[in-house]
Amino acid sequence: MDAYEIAVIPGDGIGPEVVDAALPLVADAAEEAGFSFETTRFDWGTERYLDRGEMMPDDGLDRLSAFDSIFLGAVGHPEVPDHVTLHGLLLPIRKGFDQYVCKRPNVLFEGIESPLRGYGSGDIDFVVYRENTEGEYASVGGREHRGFDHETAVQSALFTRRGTERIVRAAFEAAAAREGHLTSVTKSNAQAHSMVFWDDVVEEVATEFPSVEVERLLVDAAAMDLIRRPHEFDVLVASNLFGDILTDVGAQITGSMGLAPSGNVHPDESSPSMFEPVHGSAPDIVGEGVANPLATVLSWSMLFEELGETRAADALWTGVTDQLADDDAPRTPDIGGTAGTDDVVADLRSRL
Ligand code: GGG
Repeated sequence: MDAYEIAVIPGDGIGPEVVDAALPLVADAAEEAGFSFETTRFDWGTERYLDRGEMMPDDGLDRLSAFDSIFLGAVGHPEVPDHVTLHGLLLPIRKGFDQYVCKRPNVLFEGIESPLRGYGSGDIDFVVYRENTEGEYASVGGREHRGFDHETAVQSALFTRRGTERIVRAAFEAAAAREGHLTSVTKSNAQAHSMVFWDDVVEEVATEFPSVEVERLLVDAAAMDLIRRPHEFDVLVASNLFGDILTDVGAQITGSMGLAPSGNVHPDESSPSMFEPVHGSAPDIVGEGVANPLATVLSWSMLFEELGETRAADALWTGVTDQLADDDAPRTPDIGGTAGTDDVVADLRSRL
């Protein structure tokens, strides 16, 4: 029997609520599928930062490197600027383990009402491949002359051939596997260096995938078209920032941030990947027990899939699909119900 070691970082706000609620359910799914996993919990996050001035310890990445996979809840706290928390925990893990593919599926499940009129179950089903280690999140730049009239801030975006080729190739592979098409999103009319380079790379890599049709969209048009014609998208590939923004649009048109899972993946398994719900720490509902746990459950499904445990992955994904399709099943307020986090998980456990 395979036994995996998983690092769990519940993080801030509703992170611990959804992570702790989901754990017994995902353990059930593993047992049912004939494998087990041990979790090691790391209480890294903003409470630690407020106490000790660091989100995680200096040897944090070394400690995580021993694990088969990592699960993260949420990062962010009303008392600390978001760039401090993000750069102290989430981004160092993504970059440190070279998790260059941020995979974010956007599915309109049966039983979920999209804010877009006329869209129903199955009409929206696309996945965004977001570049996850460079681009606009590269931390290249600086801020000078603070407080003076000539104060200046520079933030450069970094696009390397290696980094761009590998995310574009990963997205082409996904499109080929889905027998679908690829949409590459840039702003190459305005950003004439980095994004024209991106377009060139897409054109080059496209020659390796003659069966995949490629569409190129500017990010403003892509944001509009995700609302105007979401049914026509299949796989999107975008830079770090654009991918982040577009996946929030994706979460809204498929019903709720509470249903949006993600994986930060290093595909060759030489270092651990990290899975997390797309939503943040949601300070407005912390402690109320109503955070939607389904993005967390779906992210565990992605984690199991990445480990090759497809039976457990499918059981979790199907459980969520069946629950959402059932009018009588409990739902959290973000998707129109009145139930609590624990009620939703208890119902899911009964369906496994
Ligand atoms: N679930 C992880 C989380 O808390 N995300 C909040 C966030 O701000 N993420 C930014 C990003 O994904 O780049």
